Formats: sequence, C-alpha cells, structure tokens
Amino acid sequence: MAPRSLAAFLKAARSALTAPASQRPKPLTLVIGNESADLDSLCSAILLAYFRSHTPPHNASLHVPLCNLPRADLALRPELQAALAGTSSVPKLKSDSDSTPDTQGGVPLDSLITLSELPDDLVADDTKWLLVDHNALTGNLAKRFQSSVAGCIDHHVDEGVVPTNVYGFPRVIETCGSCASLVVEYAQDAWRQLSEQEPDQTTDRVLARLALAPILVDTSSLKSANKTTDTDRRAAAVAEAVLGVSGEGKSAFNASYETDAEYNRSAYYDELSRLKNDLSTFTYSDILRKDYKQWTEKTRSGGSLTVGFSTVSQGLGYLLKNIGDKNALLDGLYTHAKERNLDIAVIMTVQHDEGGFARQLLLWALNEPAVHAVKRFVETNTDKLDLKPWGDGQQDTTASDSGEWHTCWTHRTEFSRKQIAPLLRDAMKSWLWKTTQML
Ligand SMILES: [Mn+2]
Repeated sequence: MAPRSLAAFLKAARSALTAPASQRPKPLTLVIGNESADLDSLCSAILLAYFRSHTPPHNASLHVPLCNLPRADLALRPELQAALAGTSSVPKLKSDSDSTPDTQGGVPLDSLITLSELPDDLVADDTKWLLVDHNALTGNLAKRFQSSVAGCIDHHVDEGVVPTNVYGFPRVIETCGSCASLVVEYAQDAWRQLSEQEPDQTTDRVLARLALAPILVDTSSLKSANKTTDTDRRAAAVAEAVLGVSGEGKSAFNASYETDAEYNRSAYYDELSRLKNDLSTFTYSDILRKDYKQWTEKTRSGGSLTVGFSTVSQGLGYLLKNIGDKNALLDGLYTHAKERNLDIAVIMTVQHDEGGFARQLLLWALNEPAVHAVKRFVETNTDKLDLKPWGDGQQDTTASDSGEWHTCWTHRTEFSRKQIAPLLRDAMKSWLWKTTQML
C-alpha cells in the first residue's frame, strides 16, 4: 500500500520515477496536468495520483503525479505553495534546499515531481499516462508518450485522441469550473473508504485544501454564475466536510472529522487570489511563461502555424505600470515568441481593479501567413467576442507594410483562453486549409 502521508507518498513516487531503468515499475503510471501547470492542473494531478495509488485494484501500481513544468518554474507559483501548506496561516516560502515537511502535514513546493526528473531513458512502452485538465499531450511529451495515453479526467473541448475503454482507466470529459471537481467526484468513494480503513485527519485536511484551492480559484469562490456548476458545488462540499465544515456534503463521509478552525472559505480564496495575482516580483519573461499554452496546427502538405497563449492574472494597465512600459512588454513578448518559434503570440489578461473587471487580448502575428490567420479570426469573431480596440490603440501596428501585425482588444469577459484558443486555432486551420487548396 502506498504511504498515507502526502510527503511520504511524493517521496515514494519520486523514487519510483527516478530509479534505474531496471528497477523501475513496469508499466509506470504517470498522472499529469496541462502545460500551463496552473493550480487546477497541479492539484488535480496530485489528488488523482494519490487516490488511485490508494484504491484497489489500481493501487497495484504507484501512480506518479508529474508537474508539467521544469523545476525552476515551481518558484513562479506561490499560490501552489499556499495550497500545499495544509494550513491557512500565511505560508513560508521555503527555499529549494529546505524540504522538511511542516507539522500540519503540508509539503514544500520542492517535494513535487517535475519534468526535470523525467528520465531520458523512459520509453513509451514502459508507461501508462493518465491526463488531467487536458485531453491531449502537447509538445515533447506528445512526441515521446502519446501512444501510451490510457485515460483522462478533463473539462476542456474533447480533442478526440484519448482512447475509449482502456481497461481500468477513466475517460471523463465534462464541463465544469475546475477539473479538480471532477477528480473529487471520481475519487470520493475511494477517499471515504481510505478514511475509514486508515484514518489520518492531518493528511485528509491537506488533501481537502488541495482540492478546494483550484475549485475556489476557478469559480471565484463558487460565486461565478457562468463558471460554477453543480459538480463544483458538490466537490467543494465533500472537501469542506473533510475539514469539518458543516454543509450538504457531510453525508458523503461517514468519518467524523473535527472542525478545522483555521479554515474559512473566503479567507482561503482571498489568500490564494492575492498570491496568484501579485506579479510585482516577476519579469515579463516570468509572467509570459507562468500560465502558458502552445499549439501547432499542420496540414499534410507541410504547412504549419504555431500559436502560444500567455494568460496573465492582471490587466495591461497593471503590467505597464508595475512591470515595464510598452516597449519592455513588446520586447518581452517578442523574445518569448522567438524562443519558441511562434507564428502568433497571444497575451490574455484579467483586469481586476483599475477601470473594473475586464479582459484584454493582445495578438501578435509575426509573419505573413500568421497575419492572414489572425485577420480571419478577427473577422469571424468580432461580434461574438465583442472585440473593441484597447486604450488609445498605441499597441497596434498596421499589417500591410511589415508582414506582421500586433493589436490589442478588450473582449467579453465570459470568454477565457478555454474558449478563445479553439476559435483562433480554427482560424489557423481554416487559413492553412485554404492555402493548401490554392496550391
Ligand atoms: Mn482547468
């Protein structure tokens, strides 16, 4: 049986992954979130790996929760440190060398397992992959391990690549605010049985906070009408029942948990939001890769366009005031795009204070085909998204003279990357398809 404490579980999982090839479990099961490596992805992967490792018959193999980021990028996520702390008191930001678990059962950031620990000699045939918070591997992982994807639990548009009916693996794709809610729903029976057979209130409190962190952040503390679903409410109730907070979910658990006097939903949400939205110590390079996703659309004849989306938890006004001026922003975005060979670079912002809640969309098409695809996106979606030029238009260039184009809009606030990325990818595909027809 896998260790009950989260610290010991993560240690065992790391040992399984980093053991010499001959001693590694075969197949090795990995659970991974999407490449933005946001709270939802990271917490969902840890929770699903933990519960499956403790549930018959899956506990026959220890599941490794893999954070979809290089180790150095953990430091860009203070909100994750808070979610892992197992307590509501302001978390200490521990240094990388300090891996002593604290007495609350929480774990430090550096106890997590990242892409930096993924062995180069690990081959697809010796692995099974369970995806959370996405349903298609991306980038290098897709090239190496796509053939071994066995299941998913996700709340994005189905890309149709996760096989159906792989024995023993879920294939759940449902709309809801947070993927962590789907994980809690999937795992709650296992959690209840575990809590009865091997009671450990300290660990269960850490797990409950890990579940609540993304659920609250992704649904604005269950208050966002267009994001929150019944699944989110039920999952939050289950996790809060574990914290002994009375509510409808208490009946889901027979175990009687003591009330965690330190937990307060709105205080926890406020603290996570504050940490997530405080970008003041970061550079543009940090901010653009903190919550980042990239896709390539291809045609059979060899045409391809790559887009990268950086989601930023503050508005453009905040960035220009606190991080660097317009030239610094455009320089930062250009460097970010060139390092990743992007044809289109996108920044999506969330503005909270100055001028009220709003979202901005900065699009930069870096070459002629990209300009065509972006124009197509704008023509098709201006009404739907209610695109309006942002500010005084000084971020904009004209397309025709330079073979590139950047411009900035505000748009309807109910559209996030989850909706806008598929629309832009459709425009890219449609342009690629049209040019193929012309050849
Ligand atoms: Mn998500």
